[in-house]
Amino acid sequence: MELVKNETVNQNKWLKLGVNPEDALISKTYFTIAFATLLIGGILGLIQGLERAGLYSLPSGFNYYQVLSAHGLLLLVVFTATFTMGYQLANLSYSFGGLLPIAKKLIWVGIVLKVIGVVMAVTMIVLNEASVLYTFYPPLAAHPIFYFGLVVLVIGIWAVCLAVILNYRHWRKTHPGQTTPILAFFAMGVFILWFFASLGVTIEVFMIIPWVLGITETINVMVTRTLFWWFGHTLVNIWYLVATSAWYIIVPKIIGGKHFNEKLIRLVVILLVILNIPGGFHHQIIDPAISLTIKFLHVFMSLSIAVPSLMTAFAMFYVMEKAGRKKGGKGLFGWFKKLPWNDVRFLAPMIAMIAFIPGGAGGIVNTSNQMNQVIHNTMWVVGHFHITVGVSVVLTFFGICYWLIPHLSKRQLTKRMNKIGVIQTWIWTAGMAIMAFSMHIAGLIGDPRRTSDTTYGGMEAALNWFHYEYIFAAGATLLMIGVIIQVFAVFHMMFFAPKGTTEYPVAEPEEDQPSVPMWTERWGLWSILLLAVVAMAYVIPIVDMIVNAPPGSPPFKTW
Ligand code: HEM
Ligand SMILES: [Cu+2]
Repeated sequence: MELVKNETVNQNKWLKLGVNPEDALISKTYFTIAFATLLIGGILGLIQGLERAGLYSLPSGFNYYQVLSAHGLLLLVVFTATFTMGYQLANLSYSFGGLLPIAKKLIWVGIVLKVIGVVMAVTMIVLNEASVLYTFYPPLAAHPIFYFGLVVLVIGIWAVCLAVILNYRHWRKTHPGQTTPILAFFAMGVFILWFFASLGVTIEVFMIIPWVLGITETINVMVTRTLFWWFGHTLVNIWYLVATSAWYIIVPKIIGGKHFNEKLIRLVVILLVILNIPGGFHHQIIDPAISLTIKFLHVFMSLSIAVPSLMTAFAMFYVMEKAGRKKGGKGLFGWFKKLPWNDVRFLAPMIAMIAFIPGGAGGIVNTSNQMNQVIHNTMWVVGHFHITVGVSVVLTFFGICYWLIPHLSKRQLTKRMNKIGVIQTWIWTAGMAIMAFSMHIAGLIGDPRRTSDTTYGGMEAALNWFHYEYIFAAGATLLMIGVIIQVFAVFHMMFFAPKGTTEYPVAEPEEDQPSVPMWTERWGLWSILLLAVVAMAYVIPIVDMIVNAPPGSPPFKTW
């Protein structure tokens, strides 16, 4: 009890502190990069949608795979990473009453390195030297500068991870006997995952660099694919953890409620951190060289994420029902109507949470061995991740913008901007629903993903796909409108909205909660458990891939 009281008192103290201007500049810089990237990535997405439907052809000198490589890398990696970091660092600054000077320096070094790395990689794509798609699977080989860019990017990410860990340790040392504020706890989980996720891809890139430089002749393709998905699958869980931080802690405040039991929230964070990396093989279900038992283990691990997900769903419905009833909602569903549907700060993350239902269901299909055979490498998969990352994650991010950006720039969220946000949310939802639904259906009847021209010389089966490709194009057009509105809203709130203050909506715990246990803060132990689970899932198959390797592959440039 005592602990909880202290916690609440402290939280009130932090509420007054807010994010100081120097730290705000860091987050605003991240958001500027994120939304400039969204604009470019969105335009490329529209081009792909139109090109697949045969409604547009790229000017000579550009090709579909080049555009797709840029779209994937910019949106999947750059947009999500920069938003995640900008938001989590704001949460950290808010919770700790400011970042340490050394942490700030490291973060700025990290930002500069990340920008340099991304510019190197993207320049190679623009020069048509790196149309290897965002997965950059060997034996496809890009220009060495592309991979050097990735190395610089990863070092930039590590600089920020180090900053967060130093800041966290400093806070723990100066606040003995206290548990960290819950948003800072989430941030630690997120950056620990960033660090361990990037280890896999770093080893991969260090295998590729000597190979593209001609120092080694061949490469073990299976090992590189495996290391890529160690990263790729973990990235997905990083977004998920970032989104849940807003669902658990921000949404309850916006709807006038309290957050759920902190012990359960911390357990969800710890489970997500420990369990997630070894799910990578569900992206490689069709790959040879991995035994069925190991694939089964990874499938089991990916499905184990259902446990924290269901805990989250239960907790969120509890919190929402309670808030809705407090506002007078009666009967079985009366509380649902009482939720603030006209408030973009609620509407966007709410639709994001709802989208997690079809998204999760599709994910179970993808990760099941037999069903994966039907949808593997078809447009179904593209439909799936535009629902999960494109709605569940991205709409949560958009929703956060409407309070965080005005808060950081000391401006107001006006009624008009809220309305624009609500309209944007519905346009985005409609666009993604149209595009992703038709992608799912087209995939079920065989339409391949990552393919520019799917007419196959007028083959009958292929003709059936065409209707759906027109529908993708229609969804893509709506989405482009959504991108333009969102980018406008972000920069308007950053630079032009009327001066004033905007609340940082952090929910408080319910009364009479049990104390928050100190053992949850043992990040060293969680990291060791994480590594143990990774070892369980990866040591045997990777050793097997190396010991029983077929001849490796020389590099290929297929474009
Ligand atoms: C304007 C909004 C968007 C449109 C119109 C759009 C459209 C498309 C289309 C048509 C494809 C084609 C696929 C193929 O040939 O396989 C694609 C792929 C992809 N999109 Fe989007 N998308 C949009 C937003 C996003 C967002 C917000 C994200 C992630 C944050 C994203 C991530 C991806 C990824 C990772 C791929 C796969 C790339 C690959 O297979 O290498 N997209 N998108
Ligand atoms: Cu995955």
